[in-house]
Amino acid sequence: MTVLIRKRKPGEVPERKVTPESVYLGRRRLFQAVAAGFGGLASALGAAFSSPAATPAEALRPLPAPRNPKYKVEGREISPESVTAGFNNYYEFTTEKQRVARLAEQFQSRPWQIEVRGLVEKPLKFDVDDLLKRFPLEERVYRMRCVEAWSIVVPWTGFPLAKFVEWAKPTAKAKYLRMLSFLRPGQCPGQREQTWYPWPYYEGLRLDEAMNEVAFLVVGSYGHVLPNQNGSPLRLATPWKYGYKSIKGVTLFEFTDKQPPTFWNTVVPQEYDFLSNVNPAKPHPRWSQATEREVATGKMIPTLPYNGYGEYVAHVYR
Ligand SMILES: Nc1nc2c(c(=O)[nH]1)N[C@H]1C(S)=C(S)[C@@H](COP(=O)(O)O)O[C@H]1N2
Ligand SMILES: [Mo]
Repeated sequence: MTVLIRKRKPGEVPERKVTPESVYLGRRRLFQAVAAGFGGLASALGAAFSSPAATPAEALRPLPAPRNPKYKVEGREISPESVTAGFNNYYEFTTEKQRVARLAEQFQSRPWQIEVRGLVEKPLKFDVDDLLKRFPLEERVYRMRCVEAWSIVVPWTGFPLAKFVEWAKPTAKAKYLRMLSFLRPGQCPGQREQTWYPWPYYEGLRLDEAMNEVAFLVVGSYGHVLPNQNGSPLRLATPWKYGYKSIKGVTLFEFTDKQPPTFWNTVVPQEYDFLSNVNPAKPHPRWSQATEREVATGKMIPTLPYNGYGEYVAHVYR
């Protein structure tokens, strides 16, 4: 069992083993070219060849929101959506990054019930679309640094987690926020087949982290609702932490007075701690964290302390 787990955790899918990005992009561009030229025939071909990006971005409901100019990503371009929607970690579907989009195609991300409970004035139940109406949406261009040493830059649409927490009204006893994903083995081959994982996926933050201005609840990307493979209809973005803290497909927010367990800390405790702040000076037990591969360009670039968000978050840890 241990051996199995050690073979499957995210860091353990060596980047060498997945299709090199250049090959993948080449195939996709080819597909797009074919699609442009041959219309209907191409969609038939697309089904047969399983095009990696499931729902074409244009088909997703538009979700326009003004970009917040405060959060800038200096010296890096926004990653094309063809990259960020075709290269995913979402173990509920598969551990193969380039197959997530296809396998998530039929996932029913609406309607979507969300619950707030635990140390709150009043437990709540509502639909995700109520959130879209309740909170003014903004766009933030954020870096995302996976613990496996690859990274992307994404324009997320959403609202500050702090606003959500204020609305949820935790009591004075609340010290942590626990978040839980969904359990739908019927729609998720990864949950069906990888039974050794403690589904559903779960994460947590200290309340002071959840209240930090950078912590962002995401309902869209690239100006439209989130594609399934990126965590539709609701995910977290905590860009100063390794990617696995940014839980996708959230169904529950629970306020607690004890530090909640987290998925990867449960599976491989010696490698993934609760805080998991990006730190280039602290190597993963099996690889360096000093640099990262920008998925869109293949370039190796230095990893920044707190993934470049130190000015906003470092004070929390002093
Ligand atoms: N529910 C759930 N959330 C998840 C994961 C997952 O497997 N399941 N993977 C995490 C990891 S390891 C990363 S790097 C990011 C990837 O997000 P992206 O595919 O949108 O780039 O999602 C995180 N959130
Ligand atoms: Mo990750």
